[in-house]
Formats: sequence, structure tokens, C-alpha cells
Amino acid sequence: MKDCVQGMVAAKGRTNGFAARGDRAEAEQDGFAVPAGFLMVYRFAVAELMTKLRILSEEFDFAHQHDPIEHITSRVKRPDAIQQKLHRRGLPTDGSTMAEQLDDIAGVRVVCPFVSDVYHVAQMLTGQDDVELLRSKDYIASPKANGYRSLHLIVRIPVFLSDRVEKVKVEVQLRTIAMDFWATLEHKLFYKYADQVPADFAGELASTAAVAAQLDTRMQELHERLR
Ligand code: 0O2
Repeated sequence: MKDCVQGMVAAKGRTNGFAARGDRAEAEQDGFAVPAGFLMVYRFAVAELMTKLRILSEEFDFAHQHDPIEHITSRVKRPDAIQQKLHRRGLPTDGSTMAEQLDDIAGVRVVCPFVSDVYHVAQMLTGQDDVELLRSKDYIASPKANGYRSLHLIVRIPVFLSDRVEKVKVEVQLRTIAMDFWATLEHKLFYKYADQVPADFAGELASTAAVAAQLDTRMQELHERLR
């Protein structure tokens, strides 16, 4: 596994992690009140999940001479993105609404070599006693109309603080290198259209996703023949 612990939003100039600036500064951004300390537990949850995934990666590689994880990235949603999402859904912007209604404040993206690895990593992760699977969406079995494929899990894990345990939700996106390649470029190409892909592009886009899916199938076959 390549240790690629950078924010999914790094391209926008921010990195994730235990940043020197605290939650107080985040709370003040754009006048939007994310309660002080609110995002901290999400950073801890991401750190815990990253550790779990690194252990699975290294130990599986040791035991089976195959690393099921190519790389992992993570991010904690920025206050302005949290605010936009709440506004879009017409929800109040208090801390408990944020925690209850938003599943992706903490996000971890796991990129795997083969499709079989995606399901295997998901199974190993959700099989752990302290990982509660709340929801899953399998966009590999049922791709989105634009061709997007990935396995999305919403999990809840305990974060042990000085005086309490908090159960924190994390969105885990698992995908292959080919799926990640497609999703990254699709996001870049159509970002300015804010998800409204021009009609004449839709078919073209879906067919590029089909090419990526074919690559995955052929690579999976080669992987199985060599085992
Ligand atoms: P970001 O910046 O990546 O966080 P939600 O929008 O999460 O409340 P929904 O629609 O059920 O609810 O979410 P879903 O379908 O599980 O997808 C959420 C995330 O998946 C997105 O997060 C993207 O990261 C990714 N995703 C979903 N569909 C597409 C797609 O068509 N193309 C690409 N490139 N990524 C996709 P955000 O919040 O949009 O952005």
C-alpha cells in the first residue's frame, strides 16, 4: 500500500490530518458556526480507520503475498462544504443536525488493485467487532447512469476520548485503480457543470466507464490465472 494520507481535497489547497490550526479557527470560517471541537472527533475517526486499513493491508500482504490496497486518501469535510450541504437539504445548521444528517463529514477512499480486493477489504473491515455497518451502496453491481462505479459504506466506529466514547460515522469509498481513474477525471471534466453533464456528453462518458469496467474484468482474469 502506498501511504498516501492526503486529503481528497488536497487539490483544492487543503490537506487533512491533525492540522496545527484548531477547530476554533474552523468554527469561524465564513461566519458559519461549526461548534468548537466538532470536527476533531471526525479527524480521530479517520485516523483510526486509516490505521485499521493499514494493518489489513500489511498483514494480508504478509499472509498472502498480495496487498489488496493500492493507496488510501482521506478528508474531513470543510465547514463551507458542510454548510452548503445543509442548506441544499434545507436543514438547520446546529451540531446535532450535522452529526445526525450528514454521513460523509469524515471520508476515507480506498483504492484497490482488483475488483475482488474491493469486496474483500470491505468484508474484512466490516467484520471487525467495533465497526458497525450502517449502510452500503454498491455502485459496482449497479453503476450510476453516468457510469460511476465504487462501493460506498457508511460505518460507525468508537472514538475513545478522555472522558467518553463517541460513535462517529465515516463514509468509506472503495474502488479499483480503473474506477478511481475514471471518477477522478470525470470530476475534473464536469466539475464546472455542477453534476449537470451536457446531454451530448452523457453517452460518451458512460462508454468510457464501460472501457474502465472491461479493463477491470480483464485484469481480474489475469490476476486469477496467476494465483
Ligand atoms: P466529495 O467532495 O467527494 O465529498 P450524499 O451526497 O453523500 O449526501 P448520496 O447522493 O447518497 O448522498 O451520496 P453517494 O451516492 O453515496 O455519493 C457520495 C460521494 O460519492 C460523492 O461525494 C463523491 O465523492 C462520490 N460520487 C458519487 N457519485 C459520483 C459521480 O458520479 N462521479 C464522481 N466522480 N464521484 C461521485 P460528494 O459529496 O459529491 O463530494
